[in-house]
Formats: sequence, C-alpha cells, structure tokens
Amino acid sequence: MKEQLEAMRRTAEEQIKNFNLRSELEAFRVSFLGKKGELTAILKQMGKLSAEERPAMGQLANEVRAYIENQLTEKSEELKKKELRDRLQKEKLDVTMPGERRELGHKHPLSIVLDEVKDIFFGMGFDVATGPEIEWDYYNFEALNIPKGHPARDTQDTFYITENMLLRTQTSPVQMRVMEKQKPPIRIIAPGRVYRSDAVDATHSPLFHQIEGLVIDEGITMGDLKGNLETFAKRLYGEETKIRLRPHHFPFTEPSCEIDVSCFRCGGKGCPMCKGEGWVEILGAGMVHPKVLQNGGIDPEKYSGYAFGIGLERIVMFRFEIDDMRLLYENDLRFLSQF
Ligand code: 2NL
Repeated sequence: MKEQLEAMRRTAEEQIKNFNLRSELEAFRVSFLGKKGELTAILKQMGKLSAEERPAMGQLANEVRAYIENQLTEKSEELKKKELRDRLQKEKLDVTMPGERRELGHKHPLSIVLDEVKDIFFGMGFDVATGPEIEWDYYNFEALNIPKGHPARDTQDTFYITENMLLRTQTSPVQMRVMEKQKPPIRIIAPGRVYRSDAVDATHSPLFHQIEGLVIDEGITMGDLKGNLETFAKRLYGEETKIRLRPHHFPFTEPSCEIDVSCFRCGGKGCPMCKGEGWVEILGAGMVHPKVLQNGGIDPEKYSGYAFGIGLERIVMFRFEIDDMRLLYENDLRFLSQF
C-alpha cells in the first residue's frame, strides 16, 4: 500500500506538470481526490490493514493528499498568470499608433468675407436684418420707386412666381419691411441671396449675394454716408485705403453715387487688377429718396437717411484675385481648399 501511495504521488506530480489548462487540473482533481477518486479508493482499503500499520499509512495518505493539493494549487496559479500574459499579448493595443486624420472643413470664401463685413458694421453699431427671398413685387420694386414700366425693371428682370410675386433682385425689400415696423433710429445691414434673370458667365450668375445697408435718423447727411463708408473701406482693405465718390443714379436714392476704393493691390498706381485705373468700384449708395421713406411710413420732413448696396461676389473676387465667379458655386475642393 505504501508503494501504491508513493507511485500515485509520482504519477500525479508528473501529470500535473504537463497540464496546460485549468479545466484539465480540475478534471484531474476530481478523478484523483474526489469521492470516487483513486486516492479515496485506496483509503477504503485501509480496513484491511492491521491496527499497527494503520496510523502510519493514514498519515502517509494525508501527506500525499496535501502534497497533491498543494501541487494543484501551485500549478493553477501558474496557469492563471500564463493565461493573463497570453491575453495581454493577444489584445495588445498600441495607443501611440497615429489615428485616422479627419479632414476639417472651413468657411467658404463668400462666408469669410461676409463675416468680416458683418464684424466691421457691428463695430459701427449696425444690426443684421433678414427677410424672405420670395417677395411681393411691391416690396422689391414698387415701394422702392420702381413702378411697372420703369427701365430698372429690365436690368433687374427676375423669376416671377405670379404677376405680383417674385424672387427678390436685391435685399432692399428687407429694409422696406424694417422701416414699416421700426421707428428711427435705424442702423441695419441686410445680407442675403438675390436673383436675376442673367445667363451664367465669368461675372454673372442668376443667384448672387448682396449686402445692403440703411441708416435713418434725424439729421443724417451725405457726410455720414461718406464718413461711415470710408471707415468701412479702411477696415476691409487697410488704413491706407482712399475712397472716391462718383455721381450715379438709382431710382431709390437721391442724390446717388458709386464708391471706388484705391486699388489695394497697387495702391493706386494702376495694375491688371484695377485695369490700370488705380481705383476699384465696390459699392453703390445714396440718400434715401423721400418717396421711399414715405412708403416705409417714415416722415421725410423729420428724418433723412442713407443707403448702400455691396455685391458680395465682387468684393470676394477682388480680395482673393478670383477671375471667374463660377468657381464660387462649383464646390470644387481643389479651389475651395486654397482659402
Ligand atoms: C448697388 C447699389 C444700392 C441701395 C442699394 C436702398 C435701399 C432702400 C432705400 C434706398 Cl430700402 N436704397 N439700397 C441704395 C443705393 C445703392 O445698391 O450697386 N448694389 C450692388
């Protein structure tokens, strides 16, 4: 029996050494030390021994059991560590690997310049006003002193939805609506999309953007117009910029003018950008016509005001030296990513 126990200890030790999974260890523990296990079977034979032999054999059996249990625990710990090592190795994540870079977009050139223009006017106390792109003929033309049959209706032909409803050709109707609702002082800019029945080419598009401005209060003069718009030009193109006013005609202002800025590329000497002129036209302006004030519900005897209109595409094209307006609408990234 003693030999049997010693042999069991050796084979058990040998087997435990070779196990690679903890599930194997558990199966072995049951088959060896369990109720129906090999060691238990031997202990059941103890009854055959003499009373003298029994204590020593019982002690040896307990020693073998403790030894094997100890071996099983040690091996189990060893396998646990190994399993963890293997898992860590397999699931290794290299956090220093470069990530997938996402392309960040940026503002469209039209928005870059519009935001600059807005900031400049905010700094001079203006608010932004907006209104519908589908307008009544009344607000777009009639109220602005452009009755049916007026020649300006030809140069500003547009898309008519009905006889009296159209796509606005300017943002002035926004300003007419503000005049109707708000008493002076009024100090607003009205940026937005406008429409004309024009064929597409390098300088024309049936959809473009305007920024109009309106200032109405007691005692507003052409001096305010000139001073405010000179400040605007200097902020947009640099402090050395000069402006000049040329007489012009608009049906909704009297007197009217066009305003040129000294060419910011050549400083006024003349270059391809200003076509050798030294000056670049950037906006139209004038004192709001008394009839227009009246149409807006404002007393022209008490109040006066100036208004102006800027073509956004035009100043964007000058700023970035873009020679074809179509580039602004095609959304070609090879073009847009340059800004
Ligand atoms: C241009 C000229 C201009 C206005 C727009 C305006 C608006 C009201 C009353 C009077 Cl509500 N005037 N707007 C005045 C003068 C010129 O635009 O060349 N735009 C690109």
